[in-house]
Amino acid sequence: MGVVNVTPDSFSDGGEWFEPADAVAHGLRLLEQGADLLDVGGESTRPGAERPTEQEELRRVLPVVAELSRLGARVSVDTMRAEVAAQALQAGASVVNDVSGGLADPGMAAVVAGSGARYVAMHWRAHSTDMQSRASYDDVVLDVCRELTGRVEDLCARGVRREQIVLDPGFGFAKLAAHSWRLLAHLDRVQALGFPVLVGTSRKSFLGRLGVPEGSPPRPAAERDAATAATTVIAGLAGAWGVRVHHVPSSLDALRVVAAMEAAR
Ligand code: PMM
Repeated sequence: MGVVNVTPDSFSDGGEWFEPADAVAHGLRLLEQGADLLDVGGESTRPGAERPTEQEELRRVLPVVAELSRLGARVSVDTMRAEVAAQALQAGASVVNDVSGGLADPGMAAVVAGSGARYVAMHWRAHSTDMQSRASYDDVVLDVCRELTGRVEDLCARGVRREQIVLDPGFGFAKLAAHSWRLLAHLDRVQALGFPVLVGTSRKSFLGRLGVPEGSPPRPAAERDAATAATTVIAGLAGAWGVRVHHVPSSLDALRVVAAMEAAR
């Protein structure tokens, strides 16, 4: 899954593809590089980010979803809003990627249930303005698995079918670096919930601290792609359904390595 952020302020690529034509061109480049799915989002979820209005989010994502779909891309819409999901599905998206797992908008489950689209439910506790104050766990792997199971039960009670659901442990969302590392080390436990799993570690801050002396600034986001590809190997070995990445070629090679090795077993 290649990331197409149509935002002025995402932590890793904010503002780069803010014009619809630039975002479409970027999406097409990711497809050429081998992405199977393009994730179009209009809301930055970096810690502390303010939310755009619904109208502004629609203005950002709809033209990009419509044009990429028209050109034959498989598109997912990265949104927590039911109305944005509904209109993006109308415009050609086939996957809804909801970082709140249905918690942010009580209308989301009905839209997903009525559409039959794939639905990525990510582990989430609060909006970006205060999510890091919620990064407290007894056992992060157990707690995330339990909370994801709660989401599945609630979504299914509202009509979403199990076959529609993909789960994502939500790297960096209400998680300290140690929590993200622990989840990466125990992806098998997330897999064991019995749903396809999406892994979104790309360029996240826990990777930005690798090899950097204590007290020094983290690496810039664009210098985290090799570490991201290493996490893609881990996701591939764990049998993940997908990885959500900014730099497609390096993660595609990482998955080729896993596939070639698996074939040689
Ligand atoms: N991370 C971001 C945005 N959307 N969606 C899913 N399913 N999983 C993630 O980990 C995830 C996401 C934040 O990253 P960005 O600002 O680089 O898009």
